[in-house]
Amino acid sequence: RPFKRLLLTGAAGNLGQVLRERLKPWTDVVRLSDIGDLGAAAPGEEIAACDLADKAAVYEMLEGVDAVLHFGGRSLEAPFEQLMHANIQGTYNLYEGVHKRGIRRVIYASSSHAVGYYPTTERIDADSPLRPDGLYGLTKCFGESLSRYYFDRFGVETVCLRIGSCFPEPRNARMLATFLSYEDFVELVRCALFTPRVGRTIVYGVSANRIDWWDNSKAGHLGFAAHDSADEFAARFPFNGAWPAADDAGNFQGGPFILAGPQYE
Ligand code: NAI
Ligand code: 15L
Repeated sequence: RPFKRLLLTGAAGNLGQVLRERLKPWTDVVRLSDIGDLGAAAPGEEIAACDLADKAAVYEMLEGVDAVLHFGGRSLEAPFEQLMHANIQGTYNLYEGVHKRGIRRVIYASSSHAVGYYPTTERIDADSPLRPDGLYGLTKCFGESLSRYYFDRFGVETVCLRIGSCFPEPRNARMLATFLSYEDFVELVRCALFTPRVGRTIVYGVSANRIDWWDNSKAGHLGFAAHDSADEFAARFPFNGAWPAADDAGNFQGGPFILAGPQYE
């Protein structure tokens, strides 16, 4: 197999559970990490439970790892202290350990909420300035900037996946634009892992949806081509092509996340 050991953080989460199965053809061992329940290790798996905010534990968990898939952390808007613990302290610890261990590549689960304050009428690409739509989105901007710094300073490569909405099926009208199918997600991760040189790349994680907010032309070197589309689910949602959609909030790409922040203050 191409890799000896891949580390997957957030392995007990939604996307972590998808990758837990799908990484196996690519690696002799997948090391699984989370603060949540990971169950027992199956053949070809190692369990390394750890809080990302625990620097010594993170350093320990990175021993003998070829590449890291960093999916652990808070995945929704939350009080700043919680976001800081998991996404800011945690992602810093991870990069510091990656650099000190000489690990060459990270696949970082960023989010479209790093740019959620763009209007739904605008098409953006990897070079569009960051416009976070809340504290959660801000922590993703921090992770993306960390990856920039660790590449420029130390040569650690990262592919930042600005994931849209990765679920089995779209859940509302906004997801007709942001949906990323599990199959397309796994293909994107494969491209991010196997492209020989990625430097520090930003790519939007989105299927081939008709409503198209995100231009991936600057990530063409990854060779990612989406095959699925949210369009087959369009009839389910009361959406006439004009935002805001009846079941969603605002004219911003971040949708309901725009309104989520202040409730925590
Ligand atoms: P999830 O919330 O299901 O999984 C995140 C996992 O991280 C959880 O199992 C949780 O226990 C773990 N975690 C939280 N704090 C931790 C800490 N301090 N130390 C160690 N582990 C910790 O989220 P999901 O959907 O699997 O997303 C995975 C990643 O992808 C997240 O970083 C999320 O922000 C990002 N993402 C996901 C999208 C999606 O549509 N599913 C969209 C955009 C970004
Ligand atoms: C995210 O960043 C979240 O992690 C995920 O749970 C979804 O809510 C997604 O964005 C979305 O915008 O649909």
